[in-house]
Amino acid sequence: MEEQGIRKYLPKVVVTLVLVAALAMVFLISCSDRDDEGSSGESSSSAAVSGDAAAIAEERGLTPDDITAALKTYTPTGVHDEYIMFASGGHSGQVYVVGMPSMRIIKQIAVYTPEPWQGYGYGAEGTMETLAGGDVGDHEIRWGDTHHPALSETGGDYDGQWLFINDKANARLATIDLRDFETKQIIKNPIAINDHGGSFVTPDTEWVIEGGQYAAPLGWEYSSLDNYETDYRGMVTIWKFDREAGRLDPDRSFAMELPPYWQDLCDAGKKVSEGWLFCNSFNTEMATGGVEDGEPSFEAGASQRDMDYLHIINLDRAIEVAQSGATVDVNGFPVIPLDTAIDEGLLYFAPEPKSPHGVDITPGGEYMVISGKLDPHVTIYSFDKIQEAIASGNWETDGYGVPILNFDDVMEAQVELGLGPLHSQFDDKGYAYTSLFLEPAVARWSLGGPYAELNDDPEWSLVSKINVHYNVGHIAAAEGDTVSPDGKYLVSLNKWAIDRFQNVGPLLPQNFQLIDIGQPGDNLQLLYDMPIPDGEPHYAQIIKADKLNPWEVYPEVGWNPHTQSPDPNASQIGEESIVRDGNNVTVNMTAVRSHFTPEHVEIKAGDHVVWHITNVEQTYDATHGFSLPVYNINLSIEPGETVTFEFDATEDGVFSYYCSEFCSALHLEMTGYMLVEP
Ligand code: K7E
Ligand code: CUA
Repeated sequence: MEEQGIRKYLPKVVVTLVLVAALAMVFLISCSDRDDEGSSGESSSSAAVSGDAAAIAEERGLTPDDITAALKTYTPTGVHDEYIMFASGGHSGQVYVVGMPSMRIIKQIAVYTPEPWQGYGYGAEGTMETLAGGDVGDHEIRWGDTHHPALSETGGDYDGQWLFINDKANARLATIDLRDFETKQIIKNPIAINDHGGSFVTPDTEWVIEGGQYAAPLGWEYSSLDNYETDYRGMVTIWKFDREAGRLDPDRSFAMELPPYWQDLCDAGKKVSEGWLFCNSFNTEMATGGVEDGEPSFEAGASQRDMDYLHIINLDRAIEVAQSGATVDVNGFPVIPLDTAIDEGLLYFAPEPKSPHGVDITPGGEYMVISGKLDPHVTIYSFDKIQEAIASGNWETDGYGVPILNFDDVMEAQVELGLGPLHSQFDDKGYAYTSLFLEPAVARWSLGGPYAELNDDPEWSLVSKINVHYNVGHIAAAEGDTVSPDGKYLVSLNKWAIDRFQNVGPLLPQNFQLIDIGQPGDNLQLLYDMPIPDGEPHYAQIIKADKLNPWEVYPEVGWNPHTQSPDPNASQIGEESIVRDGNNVTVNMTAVRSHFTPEHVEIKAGDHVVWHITNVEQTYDATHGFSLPVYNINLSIEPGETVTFEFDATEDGVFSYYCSEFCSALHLEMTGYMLVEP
């Protein structure tokens, strides 16, 4: 059997190898200005490559498709990736930074969960403050269920400056500064206990949207489930982003009360629909579960009706209403009551088929694409038609008095794609892509309206499908949710990996699959499988790498990354000291290859110690660590950075502190003693 398989491939392989040799030659010539040591004359190298390549391909049994996939993704040493993907780390509470097309993990950004390598949550004052920002009352929460990363935008395009991500479990948002790829803020939603429809930004990132999920009494008060329809509520929160301060500003933010349907994903309007907001919902049945008492399970109860409601929110008008003070106070936070939202024309519904998931707006803002999890179609709504329907006043209302627009008035098209459609993305060729969870596959389909002329396929029609492995949730295309998608690449974020990788026990990695979407028509190619060893990454965004412009080292020696300004407690070389004031001891320390100054810190049991360390280096990559046993301190002090930590010296004894980054030949000597006298 196996032999037959190889024979079948052999002629194709030979043809491809000729191609590979030609490609390799072109590649070598075009890259000949790369100053790689060891590359000899062009002709001898390319001859060697073609011979080797043939032998390697044969030995490894590579198919022609494998070889083109390899050529499209292989990234030689020192060559940087064209795109960067920011992927949710799921309930690891982190964000992954992945280079594309190589699919190399470049960094993990600590967000909701302490991370020792980055010195995040192990003493460093700024990081402790950030994490504490997400505490709920006295409850320290040190994990998060991250779902949707959102890059900041200017004019509807990623600008590479900020990244937001939500924590579904506790209804929190985080703000990450892309100057240093560090989390600067975690903020708890004051009215909701969980969220889902976040983070989504408005086209100039003036506002960050956080929609709810499982309805509950606002302000997380108690009420019996018997009072579900009267006391339980949905919500959407509109956070003001202060770009100057680099923080979400609760004092200029507000929320809107919604019926107790389970709001799901949201997306902010753009271009023609800028100033509007769209969230889908499910469980408009208002099922309250109780399978153990013979009630219909949530699963069944929330899937009875044929239609749920797309929430259509006039965001610009809602901002005016909130600023006029027509809000009520819930847990210290302004909320536009549902009645006000209805009276002021802020909220409309459009029926959407069957337990929908995902609402994705076309690049020009003209259409809202909704997937029905239990419906094989995507349904496309026209923003113009929605506006006409609102103007016509021709609607019914739901039990709370919210206008429900007529489905036929607002629907532009439906496209049958397959089983379990979830999320959609867009490219530059007039195609949309939708994940099909149940198949599992990714469908390419062609848009109509102004997009029809961008390809030769009939509008509003399925063009092609590619199988993915397995159980795809979100997909992410290069800049695929902006006003100007790039096309080229798409990543399928698959929840099950099953047989794709070595067995590592019952808990398997997720599988990110890179797909080439560069060619029009029925022409999708799977390029690469990337195991992602954290679950469960829901969404990712992919930005052109050259839009990111992070610092190589902090702008000056003595920099505080939490305030992004010079730290008054920084020390330069020669300024180090240990100052005692009663029981309070202040240590002013510097770090440089390969020593800390001072190397002896002598204190007394019961002292309160405030300790500042400045890495006085301005050399790229010259990071020092600082580990202090027992007191649970671990820092990452990057070039130029000043870090502060404090503790009560409750344990006496001798404690060696040391640099935990292998910074130099004498790194092991980069150490010191803290002596705590009883
Ligand atoms: Cu579909 Cu949280 Cu966006 Cu998961 S959600 S897949
Ligand atoms: Cu500094 Cu090792």
